[in-house]
Amino acid sequence: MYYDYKTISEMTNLKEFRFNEGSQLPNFSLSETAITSRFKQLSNLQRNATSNHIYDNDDYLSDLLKVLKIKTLVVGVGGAGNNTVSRLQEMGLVGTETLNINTDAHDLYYSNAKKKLLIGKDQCNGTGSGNNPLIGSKAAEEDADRLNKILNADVVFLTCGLGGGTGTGAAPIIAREAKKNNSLVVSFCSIPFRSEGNQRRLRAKLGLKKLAKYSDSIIPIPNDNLLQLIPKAPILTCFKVMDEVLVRSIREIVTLMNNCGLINIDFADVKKILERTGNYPSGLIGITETLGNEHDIIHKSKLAIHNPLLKPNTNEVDRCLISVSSNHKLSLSNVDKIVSTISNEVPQNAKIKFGANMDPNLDTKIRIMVLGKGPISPYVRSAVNAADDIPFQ
Ligand SMILES: Nc1nc2c(ncn2[C@@H]2O[C@H](COP(=O)(O)OP(=O)(O)OP(=O)(O)O)[C@@H](O)[C@H]2O)c(=O)[nH]1
Ligand SMILES: [Mg+2]
Repeated sequence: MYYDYKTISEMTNLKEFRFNEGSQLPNFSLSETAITSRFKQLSNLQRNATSNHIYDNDDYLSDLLKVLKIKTLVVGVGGAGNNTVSRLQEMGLVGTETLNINTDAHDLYYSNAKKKLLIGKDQCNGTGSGNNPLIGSKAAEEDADRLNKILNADVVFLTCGLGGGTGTGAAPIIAREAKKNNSLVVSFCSIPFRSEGNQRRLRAKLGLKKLAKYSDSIIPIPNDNLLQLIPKAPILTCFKVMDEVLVRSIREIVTLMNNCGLINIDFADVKKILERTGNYPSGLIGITETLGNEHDIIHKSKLAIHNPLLKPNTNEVDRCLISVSSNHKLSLSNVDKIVSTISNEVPQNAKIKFGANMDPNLDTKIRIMVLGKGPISPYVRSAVNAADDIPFQ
């Protein structure tokens, strides 16, 4: 049985394989399966196909790349999540799909995402959850089948503000449906200000527990940490700054994934950092920029790993990916300074990998991004340890 290389890209469109004998594999959909299974299916075929060939030719490889391109989806849930995704969309993020999900038709209409989904039409009639996470979760359950069909990317980034009804109640169910499709789920969520009251904080904790169950990595950003950095700012300004932090974090990881394979970092490296291994999902991200004098490089490298918004316990880092971006003049000695400074801030046996990315838009500015595995946010730890199955009320 031989397989014709040229038909791979056709297959992604036709969603079926053609063999030279004319036989077909029915219901075989390459574009709707996770990357590992796509690769396995292709390599099985290749084994058949290459029984007469030793080398793989470029036509075959180029077609293969199209099939294996990593699919990412950024999903904003509820008002705060929709704001973050709208901002990402406005910044013109390329190479990813965006999806906003809400129970509130008004918020959803005025948001900006490539795709939108109004959940819980029976539960909420498009008027929101009324601050009730139980309604938010029922709304998502009502549309679980639709969610499952849509959430078919290799990596799903979820973002929401915890403490309200929709984000808190629906995000865990959205994460669950993505996990059913074997997606890697990376959640970014804000924890409400203390001043928003205990009830909101308790709701956020329950939501975080449920979200943690279905997330590979989770990056909770406590709004109060922001308040410590800009204490005099009005709450609305704080929300705007928080939106910007979330947007920048998601944008950098998506860009890193799109650039995978260029210089030293590939998807397998990113996956090792983001995929879950223990009882608690961990997560660390830090992004800083420097103009490149030695003192500032050291300061900004430390700031990236000790991100003051997350306050991670860097002693818990067991794996770390450092991505350095600048224009083509980026020097190896500057990259080395950044990598060695960050290495000194984490345990000696932590596995560290770095990569460089040429971005002419940065000019001589150097952008440092650190992605870490290991540090578990105290919020996540305490939420996961909270009594089991406390229902939303
Ligand atoms: N970053 C950011 N956070 C926000 C914003 N608005 C609210 N929040 C935070 O997110 C939490 C949830 O608020 P929303 O996202 O508006 O709530 P929701 O998920 O839409 O839930 P309901 O409207 O109650 O159905 C709040 O308690 C705030 O802490 C915003 O514009 N940006
Ligand atoms: Mg809302």
